[in-house]
Amino acid sequence: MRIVDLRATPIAVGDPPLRSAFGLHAPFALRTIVEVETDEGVTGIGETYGGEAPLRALERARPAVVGRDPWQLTPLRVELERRDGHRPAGFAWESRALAGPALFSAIEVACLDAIGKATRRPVVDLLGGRVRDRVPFAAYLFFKHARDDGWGEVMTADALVAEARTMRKWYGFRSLKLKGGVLEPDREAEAILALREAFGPDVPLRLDPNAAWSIATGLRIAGRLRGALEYLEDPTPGIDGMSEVARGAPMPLATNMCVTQFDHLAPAVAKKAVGVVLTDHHMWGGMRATVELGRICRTFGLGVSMHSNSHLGISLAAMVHVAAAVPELTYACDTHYPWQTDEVIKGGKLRFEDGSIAVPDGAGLGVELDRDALERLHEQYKRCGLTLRDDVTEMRKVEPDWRPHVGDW
Ligand code: GKR
Ligand code: MG
Repeated sequence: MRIVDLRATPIAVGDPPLRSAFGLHAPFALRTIVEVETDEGVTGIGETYGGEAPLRALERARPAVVGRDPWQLTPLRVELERRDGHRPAGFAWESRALAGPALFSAIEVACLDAIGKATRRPVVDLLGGRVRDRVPFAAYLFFKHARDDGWGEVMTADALVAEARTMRKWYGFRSLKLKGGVLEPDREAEAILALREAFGPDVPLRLDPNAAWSIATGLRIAGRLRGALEYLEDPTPGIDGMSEVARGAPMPLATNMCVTQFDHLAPAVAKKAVGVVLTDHHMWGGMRATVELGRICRTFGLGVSMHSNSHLGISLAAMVHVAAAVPELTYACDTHYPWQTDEVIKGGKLRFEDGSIAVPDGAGLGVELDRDALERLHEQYKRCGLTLRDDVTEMRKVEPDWRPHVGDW
Protein backbone atom coordinates (compact mmCIF):
# COMPACT_ATOMS: atom_id res chain seq x y z
CA MET A 1 0.00 0.00 0.00
CA ARG A 2 1.28 3.48 -0.90
CA ILE A 3 0.12 6.93 0.09
CA VAL A 4 -0.80 8.89 -3.04
CA ASP A 5 -2.05 12.11 -1.45
CA LEU A 6 -2.02 14.03 1.83
CA ARG A 7 -4.86 16.54 2.25
CA ALA A 8 -5.44 19.03 5.05
CA THR A 9 -8.71 20.96 5.30
CA PRO A 10 -9.03 23.76 7.85
CA ILE A 11 -12.42 24.01 9.54
CA ALA A 12 -14.08 26.28 12.09
CA VAL A 13 -16.60 24.86 14.54
CA GLY A 14 -18.96 26.78 16.79
CA ASP A 15 -17.63 27.19 20.33
CA PRO A 16 -19.36 28.74 23.37
CA PRO A 17 -17.77 31.62 25.34
CA LEU A 18 -15.83 29.41 27.76
CA ARG A 19 -13.39 30.97 30.22
CA SER A 20 -9.98 29.77 31.33
CA ALA A 21 -6.73 31.22 32.61
CA PHE A 22 -5.89 31.91 28.96
CA GLY A 23 -8.88 34.20 28.44
CA LEU A 24 -12.11 33.59 26.56
CA HIS A 25 -12.94 31.13 23.79
CA ALA A 26 -13.75 32.83 20.47
CA PRO A 27 -17.09 31.98 18.76
CA PHE A 28 -15.23 29.40 16.66
CA ALA A 29 -12.67 26.74 17.51
CA LEU A 30 -10.29 25.81 14.69
CA ARG A 31 -9.43 22.26 13.68
CA THR A 32 -7.74 20.60 10.70
CA ILE A 33 -9.05 17.46 9.03
CA VAL A 34 -6.23 15.32 7.64
CA GLU A 35 -6.72 12.76 4.87
CA VAL A 36 -4.20 10.20 3.71
CA GLU A 37 -5.29 8.70 0.38
CA THR A 38 -3.79 5.36 -0.63
CA ASP A 39 -3.45 3.47 -3.89
CA GLU A 40 -5.66 0.69 -2.47
CA GLY A 41 -8.78 2.80 -2.60
CA VAL A 42 -8.89 3.54 1.14
CA THR A 43 -8.41 6.98 2.62
CA GLY A 44 -7.45 7.38 6.28
CA ILE A 45 -8.68 10.38 8.28
CA GLY A 46 -7.43 12.31 11.28
CA GLU A 47 -8.13 15.54 13.16
CA THR A 48 -5.65 17.94 14.71
CA TYR A 49 -5.08 21.53 15.85
CA GLY A 50 -6.44 24.24 13.59
CA GLY A 51 -5.50 27.46 11.85
CA GLU A 52 -2.86 28.44 9.34
CA ALA A 53 0.27 27.05 10.99
CA PRO A 54 -0.84 23.37 10.93
CA LEU A 55 -1.65 23.73 7.24
CA ARG A 56 1.84 24.99 6.51
CA ALA A 57 3.41 22.22 8.60
CA LEU A 58 1.40 19.50 6.85
CA GLU A 59 2.36 20.96 3.49
CA ARG A 60 6.03 20.85 4.55
CA ALA A 61 5.60 17.21 5.54
CA ARG A 62 4.03 16.18 2.22
CA PRO A 63 7.26 15.05 0.47
CA ALA A 64 8.00 12.70 3.39
CA VAL A 65 4.49 11.26 3.33
CA VAL A 66 3.41 10.86 -0.30
CA GLY A 67 4.82 7.68 -1.86
CA ARG A 68 5.34 6.05 1.56
CA ASP A 69 3.83 2.79 2.79
CA PRO A 70 1.52 3.86 5.66
CA TRP A 71 2.68 0.88 7.75
CA GLN A 72 6.17 2.41 7.89
CA LEU A 73 5.34 4.79 10.71
CA THR A 74 8.57 4.82 12.70
CA PRO A 75 10.66 5.59 9.59
CA LEU A 76 8.18 8.38 8.83
CA ARG A 77 8.65 9.82 12.30
CA VAL A 78 12.43 9.68 11.95
CA GLU A 79 12.23 11.32 8.53
CA LEU A 80 9.98 14.13 9.80
CA GLU A 81 12.34 14.75 12.71
CA ARG A 82 15.27 14.86 10.28
CA ARG A 83 13.52 17.39 8.06
CA ASP A 84 11.88 19.48 10.75
CA GLY A 85 14.18 18.97 13.71
CA HIS A 86 12.92 17.32 16.89
CA ARG A 87 11.05 20.42 17.91
CA PRO A 88 8.84 20.02 20.95
CA ALA A 89 5.11 20.20 20.53
CA GLY A 90 4.82 22.76 23.32
CA PHE A 91 1.82 22.80 25.58
CA ALA A 92 -1.58 21.73 24.31
CA TRP A 93 -3.18 24.14 21.87
CA GLU A 94 -0.03 26.22 21.80
CA SER A 95 1.43 23.51 19.61
CA ARG A 96 -0.28 25.64 17.00
CA ALA A 97 2.96 25.45 15.02
CA LEU A 98 2.23 21.72 14.66
CA ALA A 99 5.84 20.76 15.10
CA GLY A 100 7.67 17.54 15.95
CA PRO A 101 5.51 15.01 17.80
CA ALA A 102 2.25 16.87 17.09
CA LEU A 103 2.93 16.97 13.36
CA PHE A 104 3.77 13.28 13.28
CA SER A 105 0.66 12.46 15.31
CA ALA A 106 -1.62 14.25 12.83
CA ILE A 107 -0.36 11.99 10.05
CA GLU A 108 -0.03 8.82 12.14
CA VAL A 109 -3.72 8.82 13.08
CA ALA A 110 -4.76 9.01 9.41
CA CYS A 111 -2.27 6.25 8.48
CA LEU A 112 -3.59 3.97 11.25
CA ASP A 113 -7.13 4.63 10.06
CA ALA A 114 -6.09 3.71 6.49
CA ILE A 115 -4.34 0.53 7.68
CA GLY A 116 -7.36 -0.42 9.78
CA LYS A 117 -9.72 0.13 6.87
CA ALA A 118 -7.49 -1.87 4.52
CA THR A 119 -7.16 -4.77 6.97
CA ARG A 120 -10.73 -4.43 8.33
CA ARG A 121 -9.48 -4.12 11.89
CA PRO A 122 -10.28 -1.38 14.41
CA VAL A 123 -7.36 0.93 15.23
CA VAL A 124 -7.32 -0.31 18.83
CA ASP A 125 -6.19 -3.70 17.49
CA LEU A 126 -3.26 -2.04 15.71
CA LEU A 127 -2.28 -0.58 19.09
CA GLY A 128 -2.09 -4.01 20.68
CA GLY A 129 -5.75 -4.67 21.42
CA ARG A 130 -8.32 -3.37 23.86
CA VAL A 131 -8.16 -3.62 27.63
CA ARG A 132 -11.66 -2.09 27.93
CA ASP A 133 -14.73 -1.94 25.69
CA ARG A 134 -15.96 1.43 26.91
CA VAL A 135 -13.98 4.54 27.78
CA PRO A 136 -15.28 6.71 30.64
CA PHE A 137 -15.11 10.51 30.30
CA ALA A 138 -15.42 13.32 32.84
CA ALA A 139 -17.80 16.27 32.60
CA TYR A 140 -15.64 19.25 31.66
CA LEU A 141 -17.14 22.15 33.62
CA PHE A 142 -16.33 25.69 32.56
CA PHE A 143 -17.15 29.12 33.84
CA LYS A 144 -18.64 30.87 30.85
CA HIS A 145 -20.15 34.07 29.60
CA ALA A 146 -23.77 34.41 28.55
CA ARG A 147 -24.80 33.54 25.03
CA ASP A 148 -27.85 32.05 23.43
CA ASP A 149 -26.37 28.56 23.64
CA GLY A 150 -28.70 26.83 26.08
CA TRP A 151 -26.18 27.10 28.95
CA GLY A 152 -26.41 30.80 29.79
CA GLU A 153 -23.91 32.57 32.01
CA VAL A 154 -22.00 30.42 34.51
CA MET A 155 -19.85 32.58 36.77
CA THR A 156 -20.95 31.48 40.25
CA ALA A 157 -20.77 28.27 42.26
CA ASP A 158 -24.57 27.85 42.07
CA ALA A 159 -24.58 28.20 38.28
CA LEU A 160 -21.69 25.74 38.08
CA VAL A 161 -23.57 23.14 40.12
CA ALA A 162 -26.50 23.58 37.70
CA GLU A 163 -24.14 23.13 34.71
CA ALA A 164 -22.77 19.94 36.31
CA ARG A 165 -26.29 18.61 36.92
CA THR A 166 -27.18 19.13 33.28
CA MET A 167 -23.97 17.49 32.05
CA ARG A 168 -24.59 14.50 34.30
CA LYS A 169 -28.23 14.25 33.27
CA TRP A 170 -27.54 14.44 29.54
CA TYR A 171 -24.37 12.38 29.34
CA GLY A 172 -24.17 10.38 32.58
CA PHE A 173 -20.67 11.60 33.49
CA ARG A 174 -19.47 10.39 36.87
CA SER A 175 -16.30 12.46 37.36
CA LEU A 176 -16.33 16.27 37.23
CA LYS A 177 -13.44 18.47 36.13
CA LEU A 178 -13.59 22.22 36.72
CA LYS A 179 -11.56 24.49 34.46
CA GLY A 180 -10.23 27.05 36.94
CA GLY A 181 -7.84 29.99 36.74
CA VAL A 182 -10.85 32.23 36.12
CA LEU A 183 -12.14 33.44 39.49
CA GLU A 184 -10.09 34.41 42.48
CA PRO A 185 -8.58 31.10 43.78
CA ASP A 186 -10.66 30.90 46.98
CA ARG A 187 -13.88 31.36 44.94
CA GLU A 188 -12.83 28.36 42.85
CA ALA A 189 -12.10 26.33 45.98
CA GLU A 190 -15.61 27.24 47.16
CA ALA A 191 -17.02 26.14 43.80
CA ILE A 192 -15.34 22.75 44.27
CA LEU A 193 -16.76 22.48 47.78
CA ALA A 194 -20.21 23.34 46.38
CA LEU A 195 -19.86 20.52 43.82
CA ARG A 196 -18.79 18.19 46.60
CA GLU A 197 -21.78 19.22 48.69
CA ALA A 198 -24.16 18.78 45.74
CA PHE A 199 -22.89 15.43 44.44
CA GLY A 200 -21.30 13.79 47.48
CA PRO A 201 -17.95 12.08 48.06
CA ASP A 202 -18.48 9.35 45.44
CA VAL A 203 -18.22 11.78 42.53
CA PRO A 204 -14.51 12.35 41.79
CA LEU A 205 -13.62 16.05 41.36
CA ARG A 206 -10.67 17.80 39.71
CA LEU A 207 -9.65 21.43 39.47
CA ASP A 208 -7.36 22.83 36.76
CA PRO A 209 -6.29 26.49 37.06
CA ASN A 210 -3.80 26.10 34.18
CA ALA A 211 -0.80 27.31 36.19
CA ALA A 212 -2.38 30.64 37.14
CA TRP A 213 -1.50 30.33 40.83
CA SER A 214 1.66 31.04 42.79
CA ILE A 215 3.31 28.24 44.75
CA ALA A 216 1.98 29.68 48.02
CA THR A 217 -1.58 29.82 46.65
CA GLY A 218 -1.25 26.29 45.29
CA LEU A 219 -0.23 25.02 48.72
CA ARG A 220 -2.96 26.96 50.51
CA ILE A 221 -5.80 25.92 48.18
CA ALA A 222 -4.57 22.33 48.07
CA GLY A 223 -4.78 22.32 51.88
CA ARG A 224 -8.25 23.85 51.77
CA LEU A 225 -9.41 21.14 49.37
CA ARG A 226 -7.98 18.23 51.37
CA GLY A 227 -10.20 15.21 50.80
CA ALA A 228 -12.22 16.91 48.05
CA LEU A 229 -10.14 16.34 44.90
CA GLU A 230 -8.94 13.18 43.17
CA TYR A 231 -6.19 15.39 41.71
CA LEU A 232 -5.24 19.04 41.37
CA GLU A 233 -4.12 19.83 37.83
CA ASP A 234 -1.37 22.36 37.06
CA PRO A 235 -1.84 24.70 40.02
CA THR A 236 1.42 26.52 39.22
CA PRO A 237 3.90 26.72 36.31
CA GLY A 238 6.93 24.53 35.73
CA ILE A 239 8.36 21.32 37.13
CA ASP A 240 10.15 23.10 40.00
CA GLY A 241 7.05 24.99 41.09
CA MET A 242 4.87 21.90 40.82
CA SER A 243 7.42 19.98 42.85
CA GLU A 244 7.16 22.50 45.70
CA VAL A 245 3.37 22.36 45.70
CA ALA A 246 3.43 18.55 45.46
CA ARG A 247 5.57 18.36 48.60
CA GLY A 248 2.82 19.93 50.71
CA ALA A 249 -0.36 19.02 48.82
CA PRO A 250 -2.57 16.30 50.31
CA MET A 251 -3.72 15.12 46.85
CA PRO A 252 -1.74 14.12 43.73
CA LEU A 253 -0.88 16.85 41.24
CA ALA A 254 -1.63 16.22 37.58
CA THR A 255 -0.35 17.99 34.49
CA ASN A 256 -0.79 18.61 30.81
CA MET A 257 1.46 21.69 31.01
CA CYS A 258 4.80 20.92 32.66
CA VAL A 259 5.14 17.35 31.33
CA THR A 260 4.15 17.40 27.67
CA GLN A 261 6.90 15.34 26.04
CA PHE A 262 9.08 12.36 26.90
CA ASP A 263 12.08 14.57 27.79
CA HIS A 264 10.11 16.09 30.65
CA LEU A 265 9.52 12.79 32.42
CA ALA A 266 12.99 12.32 33.95
CA PRO A 267 13.15 15.72 35.71
CA ALA A 268 9.49 15.49 36.75
CA VAL A 269 10.06 12.06 38.31
CA ALA A 270 13.35 13.11 39.95
CA LYS A 271 11.68 16.17 41.49
CA LYS A 272 8.45 14.33 42.38
CA ALA A 273 6.55 17.11 40.61
CA VAL A 274 3.47 15.18 39.51
CA GLY A 275 1.49 12.10 40.38
CA VAL A 276 -0.63 11.94 37.23
CA VAL A 277 0.29 12.68 33.61
CA LEU A 278 -2.45 13.70 31.20
CA THR A 279 -1.79 12.04 27.88
CA ASP A 280 -2.99 13.50 24.62
CA HIS A 281 -2.14 11.66 21.43
CA HIS A 282 -2.32 14.95 19.46
CA MET A 283 0.52 16.38 21.52
CA TRP A 284 2.55 13.37 22.66
CA GLY A 285 3.49 12.07 19.23
CA GLY A 286 0.56 9.89 18.33
CA MET A 287 -1.43 6.91 19.43
CA ARG A 288 1.45 4.43 19.62
CA ALA A 289 3.49 6.94 21.65
CA THR A 290 0.58 7.25 24.06
CA VAL A 291 0.61 3.50 24.66
CA GLU A 292 4.36 3.75 25.35
CA LEU A 293 3.76 6.67 27.69
CA GLY A 294 1.33 4.57 29.73
CA ARG A 295 3.96 1.93 30.34
CA ILE A 296 6.64 4.48 31.26
CA CYS A 297 4.25 6.12 33.72
CA ARG A 298 3.58 2.77 35.35
CA THR A 299 7.32 2.14 35.64
CA PHE A 300 7.71 5.34 37.65
CA GLY A 301 4.53 4.98 39.68
CA LEU A 302 2.70 7.79 37.87
CA GLY A 303 -1.04 7.69 37.17
CA VAL A 304 -2.38 8.35 33.66
CA SER A 305 -5.34 10.49 32.61
CA MET A 306 -6.21 12.18 29.30
CA HIS A 307 -6.26 15.82 28.20
CA SER A 308 -8.57 17.47 25.69
CA ASN A 309 -9.01 20.64 23.68
CA SER A 310 -12.08 21.66 21.65
CA HIS A 311 -12.53 18.85 19.13
CA LEU A 312 -14.92 16.88 16.95
CA GLY A 313 -15.73 13.21 16.46
CA ILE A 314 -12.62 12.09 14.57
CA SER A 315 -10.45 13.16 17.49
CA LEU A 316 -12.93 11.65 19.95
CA ALA A 317 -12.87 8.32 18.11
CA ALA A 318 -9.05 8.36 18.16
CA MET A 319 -9.09 9.21 21.89
CA VAL A 320 -11.42 6.28 22.55
CA HIS A 321 -9.27 3.82 20.57
CA VAL A 322 -6.09 4.89 22.29
CA ALA A 323 -7.67 5.03 25.76
CA ALA A 324 -8.96 1.49 25.25
CA ALA A 325 -5.40 0.36 24.49
CA VAL A 326 -3.70 1.87 27.56
CA PRO A 327 -4.16 -0.29 30.68
CA GLU A 328 -2.63 2.40 32.91
CA LEU A 329 -5.29 4.96 31.98
CA THR A 330 -7.54 4.50 34.97
CA TYR A 331 -9.01 8.01 35.30
CA ALA A 332 -12.04 9.21 33.33
CA CYS A 333 -10.71 11.12 30.28
CA ASP A 334 -11.24 14.82 29.65
CA THR A 335 -13.28 15.89 26.65
CA HIS A 336 -14.62 19.20 25.40
CA TYR A 337 -16.92 17.32 23.01
CA PRO A 338 -20.27 18.20 24.65
CA TRP A 339 -19.46 21.89 24.11
CA GLN A 340 -19.27 21.50 20.32
CA THR A 341 -22.52 21.19 18.38
CA ASP A 342 -20.96 21.00 14.90
CA GLU A 343 -19.78 17.63 13.59
CA VAL A 344 -17.77 16.41 10.63
CA ILE A 345 -18.51 12.67 10.75
CA LYS A 346 -21.40 10.80 9.17
CA GLY A 347 -24.29 10.06 11.50
CA GLY A 348 -23.75 13.12 13.70
CA LYS A 349 -22.28 13.28 17.18
CA LEU A 350 -20.95 10.16 18.91
CA ARG A 351 -23.09 9.31 21.93
CA PHE A 352 -22.12 9.05 25.57
CA GLU A 353 -23.92 6.43 27.60
CA ASP A 354 -23.41 6.47 31.36
CA GLY A 355 -20.58 8.92 30.76
CA SER A 356 -18.65 6.59 28.49
CA ILE A 357 -18.22 5.83 24.80
CA ALA A 358 -18.04 2.34 23.34
CA VAL A 359 -14.95 1.61 21.26
CA PRO A 360 -16.23 1.89 17.67
CA ASP A 361 -16.52 -1.57 16.07
CA GLY A 362 -15.92 -0.59 12.46
CA ALA A 363 -12.63 -0.79 10.57
CA GLY A 364 -10.01 1.88 11.29
CA LEU A 365 -11.28 4.61 13.60
CA GLY A 366 -14.82 3.44 12.87
CA VAL A 367 -16.02 6.87 11.78
CA GLU A 368 -16.53 8.28 8.27
CA LEU A 369 -16.00 11.80 7.03
CA ASP A 370 -19.21 13.62 6.06
CA ARG A 371 -18.02 15.52 2.98
CA ASP A 372 -20.94 17.96 3.00
CA ALA A 373 -20.25 18.82 6.62
CA LEU A 374 -16.54 19.17 5.84
CA GLU A 375 -17.32 21.61 3.05
CA ARG A 376 -19.71 23.60 5.25
CA LEU A 377 -17.22 23.84 8.15
CA HIS A 378 -14.45 24.75 5.72
CA GLU A 379 -16.61 27.59 4.36
CA GLN A 380 -17.21 28.62 7.98
CA TYR A 381 -13.42 28.70 8.44
CA LYS A 382 -12.97 30.99 5.45
CA ARG A 383 -15.76 33.29 6.64
CA CYS A 384 -14.87 33.47 10.34
CA GLY A 385 -11.59 35.34 9.83
CA LEU A 386 -9.73 33.45 12.59
CA THR A 387 -6.42 31.79 11.74
CA LEU A 388 -5.21 30.87 15.24
CA ARG A 389 -6.59 30.48 18.72
CA ASP A 390 -6.21 33.71 20.66
CA ASP A 391 -8.19 33.71 23.90
CA VAL A 392 -6.47 36.84 25.23
CA THR A 393 -7.66 39.03 22.35
CA GLU A 394 -11.16 37.61 22.70
CA MET A 395 -11.17 38.33 26.43
CA ARG A 396 -9.98 41.90 25.91
CA LYS A 397 -13.01 42.58 23.73
CA VAL A 398 -14.98 42.19 26.96
CA GLU A 399 -12.43 43.55 29.47
CA PRO A 400 -9.83 45.71 27.68
CA ASP A 401 -7.38 45.64 30.62
CA TRP A 402 -7.57 41.89 31.19
CA ARG A 403 -4.27 40.07 31.55
CA PRO A 404 -3.63 36.39 32.15
CA HIS A 405 -2.41 35.21 35.54
CA VAL A 406 0.69 33.07 35.10
CA GLY A 407 1.82 31.75 38.46
CA ASP A 408 1.08 35.06 40.16
CA TRP A 409 -2.42 34.61 41.56
O1 GKR B 1 -10.21 25.00 26.32
O2 GKR B 1 -9.84 26.66 27.62
C1 GKR B 1 -9.65 25.50 27.28
C2 GKR B 1 -8.70 24.65 28.08
O3 GKR B 1 -8.09 25.42 29.06
C3 GKR B 1 -7.67 24.00 27.20
O4 GKR B 1 -7.08 24.94 26.36
C4 GKR B 1 -6.59 23.31 27.96
O5 GKR B 1 -5.64 22.84 27.07
O6 GKR B 1 -8.29 21.76 28.61
C5 GKR B 1 -7.02 22.10 28.68
C6 GKR B 1 -6.32 21.75 29.96
O7 GKR B 1 -6.67 20.78 30.56
O8 GKR B 1 -5.37 22.44 30.34
MG1 MG C 1 -5.11 20.96 32.10
